[in-house]
Amino acid sequence: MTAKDMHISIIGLPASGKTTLLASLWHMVREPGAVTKLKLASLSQGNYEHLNALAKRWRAGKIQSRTQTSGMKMVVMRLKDNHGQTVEVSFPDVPGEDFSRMWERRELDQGMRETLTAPAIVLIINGDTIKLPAWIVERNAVRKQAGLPANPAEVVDWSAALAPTQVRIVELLQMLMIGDIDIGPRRLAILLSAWDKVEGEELQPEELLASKLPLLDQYLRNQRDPWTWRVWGVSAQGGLYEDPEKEEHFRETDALRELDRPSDRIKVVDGQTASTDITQPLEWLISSCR
Ligand SMILES: Nc1nc2c(ncn2[C@@H]2O[C@H](COP(=O)(O)OP(=O)(O)O)[C@@H](O)[C@H]2O)c(=O)[nH]1
Ligand SMILES: [Mg+2]
Repeated sequence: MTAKDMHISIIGLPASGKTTLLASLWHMVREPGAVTKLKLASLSQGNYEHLNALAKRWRAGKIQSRTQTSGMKMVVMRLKDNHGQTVEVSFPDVPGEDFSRMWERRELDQGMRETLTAPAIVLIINGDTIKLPAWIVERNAVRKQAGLPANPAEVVDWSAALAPTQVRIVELLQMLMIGDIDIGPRRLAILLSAWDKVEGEELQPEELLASKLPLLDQYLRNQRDPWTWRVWGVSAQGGLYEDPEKEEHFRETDALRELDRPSDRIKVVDGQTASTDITQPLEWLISSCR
């Protein structure tokens, strides 16, 4: 395998934290003196202005704006490790609607097909907004306990958009292992983003996966599909950022802005270690191919 052949794709449901991760990664591989396992070699696709704007917003403590509503934007960065191995990391920024269509109707466009055949995948799941299965019967039982009548207005037609996070994720992973995008065994780095919001629960990333996403956990552990996987907790912001459209101002964000280096906001935990190196999971993905 030539050095150029290595390819990692970064994917996740809408609002999982993809743009924030991209912004912090772009900042970090360019921050003077930052210690990262992978360094920037070049930008293969996408433009500097766009990425610099994302990183600037990230440094300012402002949340990234919502993804454009149509068309896929692609950023491809070439990174290298200290053995001289290079890797192409692609961030397909798929509009939320297109992504939902992909899942609901199992349609893939050509650009997406290419990124989804990467031998290594980073899957981002927002640890703070995991949508748990909600059962009407359960809600009605709670109402009953509280002395309220069951709510007959609670009848909601099923739609794919209402499905729990883990159902959508498992579907997506299974989709990567069938048909013409099935390329055989692959590596998978699962990043539980917004880790700062859930670390108070004192669970290790793997434990959080098992307790909040048990279907996904079982799917991976049963080895039904040949994934070699690992889980990280990742805080790409370190805490709450402000929404510039709402003119928010938080002391928590001030504290983040006051840190000596913006990269000190980042936290990557794997159960044993914690570091600020946002490239660590990427390095794990390529380490076996060296
Ligand atoms: N607290 C916290 N929130 C985060 C972090 N990373 C992302 N978020 C929030 O998650 C939401 C979605 O992030 P975004 O990067 O826009 O997701 P995308 O739609 O996948 O690109 C935003 O409100 C972010 O501020 C983090 O490390 N900590
Ligand atoms: Mg985005």
